[in-house]
Amino acid sequence: MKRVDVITIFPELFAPFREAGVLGQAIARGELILEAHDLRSWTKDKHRSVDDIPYGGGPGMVMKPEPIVEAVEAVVGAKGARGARVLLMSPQGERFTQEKAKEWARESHLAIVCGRYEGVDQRAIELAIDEEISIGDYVLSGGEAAAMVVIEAVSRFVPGVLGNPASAETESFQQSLLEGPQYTRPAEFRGLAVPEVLRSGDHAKIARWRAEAALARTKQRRPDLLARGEGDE
Ligand code: J9Q
Repeated sequence: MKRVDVITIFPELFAPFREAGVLGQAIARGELILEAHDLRSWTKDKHRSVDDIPYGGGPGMVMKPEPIVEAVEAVVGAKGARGARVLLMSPQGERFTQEKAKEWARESHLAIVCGRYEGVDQRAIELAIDEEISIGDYVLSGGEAAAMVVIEAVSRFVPGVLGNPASAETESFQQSLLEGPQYTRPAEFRGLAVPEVLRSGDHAKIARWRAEAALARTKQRRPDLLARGEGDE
């Protein structure tokens, strides 16, 4: 992935995100382009409206189709005639996973539309969106924070984004098991000691201890990870 375009009513949220950490460095070096576009640029009315009341009644507002479709077409081209994958961040989406992050990192161009909580006119989805994506089951006011999650996870697989090219793969291993407890200096802090085995220098024993700690923690906190392949995840 070389380029990500975000379409949002809050482009200013992406300014600090673009500057910080390994992502900011990759952008500064030109290894990744990340641009946030103001959806309201594609409105035509004097109030620059991006939403309207729902047909059929009910609470909340629905995002209008015209600004979204025109924004996506202006930024990446029309569906069927473009070299970008276009995502919509939405609570109705398929779940985002590490597998999707890896897959999308191989694309040259991603565009991400940030929906608002109440929803997006279905015709905009049909005309402009390739995939609806959710990062998990919680209520957000809009898709901006979710888009940042996707951009960060995908960028880690882009050559040049991580200093250490082994890190992205190593950490994807954590899909199957949680990491156990980690320690750094000092050896004792406020009466709490680092487990003696980690300071023993016996590397075989340390590896065994870490494997057991990882398994125990996974059983306790994320039994779903151990049940993988038995049906439900
Ligand atoms: C746009 N809750 O939630 C989880 N992943 C995405 C979302 C989301 C939301 C509201 C609006 C996206």
